[in-house]
Amino acid sequence: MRIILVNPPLDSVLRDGNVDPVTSYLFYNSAPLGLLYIAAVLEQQGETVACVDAAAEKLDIPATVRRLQEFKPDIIGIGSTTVVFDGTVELGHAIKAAMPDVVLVLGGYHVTLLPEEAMAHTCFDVGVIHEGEHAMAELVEVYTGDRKLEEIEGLVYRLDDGTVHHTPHRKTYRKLDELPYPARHLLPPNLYKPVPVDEHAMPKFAMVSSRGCPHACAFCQKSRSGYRSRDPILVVDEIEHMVRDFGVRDIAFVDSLFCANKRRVMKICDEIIRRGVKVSWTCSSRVEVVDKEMLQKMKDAGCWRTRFGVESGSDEVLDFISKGITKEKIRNAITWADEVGLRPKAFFMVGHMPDTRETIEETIQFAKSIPLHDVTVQINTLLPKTPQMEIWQREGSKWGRLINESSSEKSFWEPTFVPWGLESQDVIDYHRKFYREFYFRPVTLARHLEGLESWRDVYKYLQASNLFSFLFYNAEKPSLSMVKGFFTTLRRNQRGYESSERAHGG
Ligand code: B12
Ligand code: SF4
Repeated sequence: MRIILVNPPLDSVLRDGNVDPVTSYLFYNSAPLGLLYIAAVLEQQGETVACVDAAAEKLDIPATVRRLQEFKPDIIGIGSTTVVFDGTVELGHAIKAAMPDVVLVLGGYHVTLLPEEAMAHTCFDVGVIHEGEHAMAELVEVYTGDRKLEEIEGLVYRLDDGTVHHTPHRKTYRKLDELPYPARHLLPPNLYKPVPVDEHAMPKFAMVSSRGCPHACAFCQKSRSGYRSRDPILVVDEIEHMVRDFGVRDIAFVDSLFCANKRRVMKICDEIIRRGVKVSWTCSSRVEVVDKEMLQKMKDAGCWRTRFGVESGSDEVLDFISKGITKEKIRNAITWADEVGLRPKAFFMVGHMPDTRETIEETIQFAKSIPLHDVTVQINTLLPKTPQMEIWQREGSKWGRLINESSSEKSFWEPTFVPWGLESQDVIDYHRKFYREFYFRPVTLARHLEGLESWRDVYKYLQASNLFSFLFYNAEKPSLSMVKGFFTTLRRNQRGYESSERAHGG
């Protein structure tokens, strides 16, 4: 059978709206591994498979449909998250209008979280809940006439009366080590461009060494909490395969939580060191899992950056979002990571349900007081089936108000929820202030200047100037007044820096 898998294009709100500089850098900076895993299993089964990343290629809907048509598929599979779901529905209808006989399968997070709502859109023939490798392989057998739809676990589809039918639940797949490598050869490797501050060496590829996460932070969707990890030896085999077959020089581990277990991470690092693999990499950590020994080992094995989910600098907010960490633990982990040379980066959010002006200011000051090299600050967004959405449904009016319900606004870069005591514009202003306060400091600038090795590095920062003007000033393009603002803030922070250096005996 001929099957084509597609990462949907961004819809007009994301593509042309205010968040465009962010979406162009952050929404397609690595290959969609979910689709590539499914493609690999289908290829193993002998099917003819292709993949299109319409978002990364900046294809609009008509161009995407043309690409799909050229392949003459029997089945089309689309993977969709909540934020791109409106665009996915548009694409679905356009596909059905152009190719009414082709089977259209919907997979990914949104249909998994809200199957009834997603499958109410008549363009989709079948939905796949949770992970799709085996469900997709079995679905093919339905259309070759060897199986019946109702026999396949983990599917949703509409019955003749329009109701959405669920087949029996499919158990979480645990044998990750038996999966083939993602079919990376199906997408052009040079499609993906990391943000300048995340680029260390090119080509840079993404990889996963585990799935799920043992924790349950309030803002994070829990549908895939069953944590499973791959054998460290096989993880290093895949690293070597990427280096050998694709010339990869840098790897981003995009596991929900790479550092979930110290012993496993130490084994992966020991194996990289033992084999002498020449590659650099980054990963995600939690502050209470790491210690200095582990961070040093990671550095010795080629890790150049670790990312921590910090989210807030207020202990009360951290408690509310069930982060399970304290400011003291954060400070220790970030300090150790910096001391061993891991250039720590942290994720923060403004607009948590209990956030106030004071807790946001406290968070900004906290971020500046620890030796972080970079931050990503997002705007808290209530996604379906997250613990915070459940709190909202139980006691919403106690915490604030939802100001936007459409999927495509749920980008984490525009306010959709506003806590009481703040206006929507305050959330935007604090968000951009966080970036300015953090980056317009001599210490942060010095860290970035140290990383500049060639004119190419300078050029890539210039290329990202629209991203920076959006993050720092909420404007689409840089202007002279921003440059003035930059130097004013820098001078103010320089004075603050000097007096704090004196206070510390510097
Ligand atoms: C890496 C990652 C990214 C990367 C790359 C994404 C990519 N190109 O794949 C980047 C940084 C670009 C990114 C951006 C964003 N992300 Co993100 N990301 C992840 C992360 C950590 C891992 C994804 C991954 O590769 N998993 C491993 C692969 C093997 O699994 P998978 O993708 O889930 O695919 C399986 C199933 O979903 C299913 N499936 C997927 N597609 C299809 C298609 C078909 C036809 C079928 C049958 C099945 C199927 O089968 C796959 C194989 O088992 C997940 C969290 C997580 N651990 O899953 C969040 C996650 C997907 N991201 C999320 C969010 C919110 C975002 C952003 C909005 C954040 C932001 N503000 O920047 C953007 C939106 C991007 C977009 N285009 O929609 C949410 C989505 C929640 C939701 N309800 O939609 C998640 C779940 C994080 C979370 N816990 O809340 N993300
Ligand atoms: S935010 Fe990170 S640590 Fe928390 S539940 Fe989600 S993946 Fe796990």
